Amino acid sequence: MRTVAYRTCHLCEATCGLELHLDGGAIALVRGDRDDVFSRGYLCPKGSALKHLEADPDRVRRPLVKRDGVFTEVGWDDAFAEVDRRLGEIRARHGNDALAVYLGNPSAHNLGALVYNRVLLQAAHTANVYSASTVDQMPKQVSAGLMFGTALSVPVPDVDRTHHLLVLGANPFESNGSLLTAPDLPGRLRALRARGGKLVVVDPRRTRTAQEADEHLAIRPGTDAFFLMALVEVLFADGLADPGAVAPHVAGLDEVRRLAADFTPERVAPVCGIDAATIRRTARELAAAPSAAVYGRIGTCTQEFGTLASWLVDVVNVCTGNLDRPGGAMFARPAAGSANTAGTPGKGRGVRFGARRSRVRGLPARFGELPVVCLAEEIETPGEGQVRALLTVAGNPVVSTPDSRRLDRALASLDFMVSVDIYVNETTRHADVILPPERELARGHYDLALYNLAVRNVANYSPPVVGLEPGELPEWQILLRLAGSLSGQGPHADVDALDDFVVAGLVQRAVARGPAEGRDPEEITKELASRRGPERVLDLMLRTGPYGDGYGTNPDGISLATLEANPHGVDLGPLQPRVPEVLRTASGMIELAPPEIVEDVRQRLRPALDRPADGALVLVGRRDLRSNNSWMHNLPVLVKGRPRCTLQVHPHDAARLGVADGAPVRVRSEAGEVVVGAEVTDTVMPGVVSLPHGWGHDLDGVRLAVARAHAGVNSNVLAPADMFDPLSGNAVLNGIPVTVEPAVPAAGPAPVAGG
Ligand SMILES: Nc1nc2c(c(=O)[nH]1)N[C@H]1C(S)=C(S)[C@@H](COP(=O)(O)OP(=O)(O)OC[C@H]3O[C@@H](n4cnc5c(=O)[nH]c(N)nc54)[C@H](O)[C@@H]3O)O[C@H]1N2
Ligand SMILES: Nc1nc2c(c(=O)[nH]1)N[C@H]1C(S)=C(S)[C@@H](COP(=O)(O)OP(=O)(O)OC[C@H]3O[C@@H](n4cnc5c(=O)[nH]c(N)nc54)[C@H](O)[C@@H]3O)O[C@H]1N2
Ligand code: SF4
Ligand SMILES: [Mo]
Repeated sequence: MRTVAYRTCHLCEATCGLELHLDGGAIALVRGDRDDVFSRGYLCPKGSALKHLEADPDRVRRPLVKRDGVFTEVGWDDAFAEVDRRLGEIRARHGNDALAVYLGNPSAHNLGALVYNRVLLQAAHTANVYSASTVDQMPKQVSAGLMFGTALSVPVPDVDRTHHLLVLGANPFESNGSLLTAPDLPGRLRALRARGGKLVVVDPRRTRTAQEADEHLAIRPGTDAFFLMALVEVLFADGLADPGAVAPHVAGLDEVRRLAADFTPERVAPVCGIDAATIRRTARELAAAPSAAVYGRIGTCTQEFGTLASWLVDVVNVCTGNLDRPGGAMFARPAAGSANTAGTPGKGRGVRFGARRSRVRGLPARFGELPVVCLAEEIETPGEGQVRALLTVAGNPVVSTPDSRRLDRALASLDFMVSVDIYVNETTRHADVILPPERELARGHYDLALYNLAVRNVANYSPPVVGLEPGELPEWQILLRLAGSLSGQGPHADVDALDDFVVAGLVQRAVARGPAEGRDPEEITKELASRRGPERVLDLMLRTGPYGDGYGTNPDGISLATLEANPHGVDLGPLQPRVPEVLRTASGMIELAPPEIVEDVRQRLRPALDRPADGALVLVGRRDLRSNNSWMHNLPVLVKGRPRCTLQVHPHDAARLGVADGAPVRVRSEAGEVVVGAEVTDTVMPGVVSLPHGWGHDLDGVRLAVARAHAGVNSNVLAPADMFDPLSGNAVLNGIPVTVEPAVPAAGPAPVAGG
């Protein structure tokens, strides 16, 4: 029998509504849900590939334990017993820090993981916490935290109303947006232009987004902070700097003016490769537009001055009077779980960075985690506190993080490794135990994280579409059972009791402050009693959130039941100005010139202005619409056609280097080398080459038959672990010096290095 179900796609940040046509438990067809309040029918090829993901024969469906080097299917009890025993021994002998945890990207799209990873980390009680955040958005979290008071207080460009959008280091026509949740960004950006607005893209490559823009400015990789500083300099020099309505809430404007003074367009132009007149005009156009927004993403974060570039994006938004006004850069007001809707409006503890550093290299911890660029050395370097065991949850650091080859070797040397994952891939092949979560359709979904970053306030819950099959265990239960084991309750920890304990803590917090303040905790617990797991926590968060029913205080407010009754989502309206209420800094002000940032400008950015250009060839990455970091290359529909893992080289460089289109080239960096096919194209600027990340699937033991046949090479073999942004600890993945030469084809197939 065919049935139809509605579900938010969890694959990227766009949160598209899907209409699933089900035949029994299997997906027969995926369509965009035309009635979805946010996506209105849009979907991309990955959304429709969901059915292949569910049915992928390579997917791990039963727990695996490695016996004599071979993965063997076992029951859940045996798998947890193995984890409990091995981790128990290691932690008893070497202490809690001997276990490192790495959390990967899909955790941010998974309600169970968003709720219970925290519990797992508490139980692990280790200094060695790592995640994909330090190869991604950590610089933005640091700058937003310092400026506005919480790590997710990230202003989003109001794309649906703006008159002018300046995009740096983002390619939403392929990525569908990031730190900017908006289904159908291509459509929204075309609409911006159709209503007479202007779209400007700053990128070393003429991306699809740049091709659809009014203007493309080709920038030398890693120099966005200079370009943005020059915009600020012009705004002040021309008397255009005016924060507008937020002015009474801005601290540090004069300091910013002083800092920017040296960065005139003439000084900056040779550094970033954009001429002074264009820089000046760009600043004036931003200031003159009825509304404008600057938006920076992965290209501005994963680079040498990642935190400074991320900070400057918002400095320009403030100085042009566009922060917090419609059409500018605004704060979402999510329905559940946001730190900037909790506590006292307008004031908080702010963000202060402690003194904790990594053991070997002394890199800084941020928001409770260490930079992933130091994971390999923490495993390899003997001594007190050495990492001997690793737990990964939804991560593939061997492909996704720098100096992949070294990390690959380091993982092989661990005493024990356990992975919560759906594939045996480049990382999890090193695991001793793999714990596979249930199929996506068997879990509920709500974007607890992404609604912090949405261009509209929306709440949409998707219930499980199919039931659990015998032997399937929900991810949240896996995480809680691991937490139980790590907190000394043995391999059979009572998941329900743990969950009750978690909820009791949340209820205590809820009655202490906010809409449910003063309520009897027992009554609230009773009202929640019909639900378990992530849904129970979500219901509590929604009801005590800014639109919630507050358990009676706001009778028109929402609860999870409201969302269940609205399968296409609940639209909570366009973004509204939120300053000063949104602020959680200790001063209650927007901190435009936080001391840590001022220091970084003085110590690193200002001196680099005088750095002579060395003319080195540098490497940047790229994304493709049909990829999802490293893990969706096993679906034939997403990899068919021409190979996509190619090194893009500008024709001038190709001629100079003797590189022919389609021929293999050897790419070398300080960290390693790969051999890959060249693609000669003028979409990449001279002096820059581009290789996508997420490939290199031909390592021994990887169980991805389709991906292996389209292996490609791992670009992070080339990323040195000693290139990072010191303020955030984030890896530098763009702007890596490389050399490129024709690879002399050896006898047999070209030697393809990958990880
Ligand atoms: N199809 C697809 N969609 C995805 C993903 C995916 O892998 N595939 N991944 C998801 C994830 S996890 C994320 S974080 C987002 C990322 O979303 P985006 O930030 O939009 O990611 P990219 O498409 O990689 O765009 C980054 C751009 O930065 C440019 N760039 C490189 N270096 C510099 C620089 O120094 N300065 C400037 N100005 N530009 C630079 C690159 O050429 C590239 O065009 O995408 C998400 N969506
Ligand atoms: N050079 C370069 N490197 C990059 C980037 C870049 O632009 N350039 N981008 C970086 C960015 S933005 C990111 S976010 C990282 C991503 O880095 P990671 O998160 O480490 O890598 P992913 O490829 O997302 O791997 C996701 C893993 O989760 C598993 N998985 C999928 N669904 C589920 C699930 O429901 N539950 C569980 N438990 N597991 C699941 C997959 O099998 C896979 O092993 O890569 C980073 N690396
Ligand atoms: S754009 Fe993202 S959320 Fe939308 S269908 Fe594609 S992968 Fe899913
Ligand atoms: Mo990411």
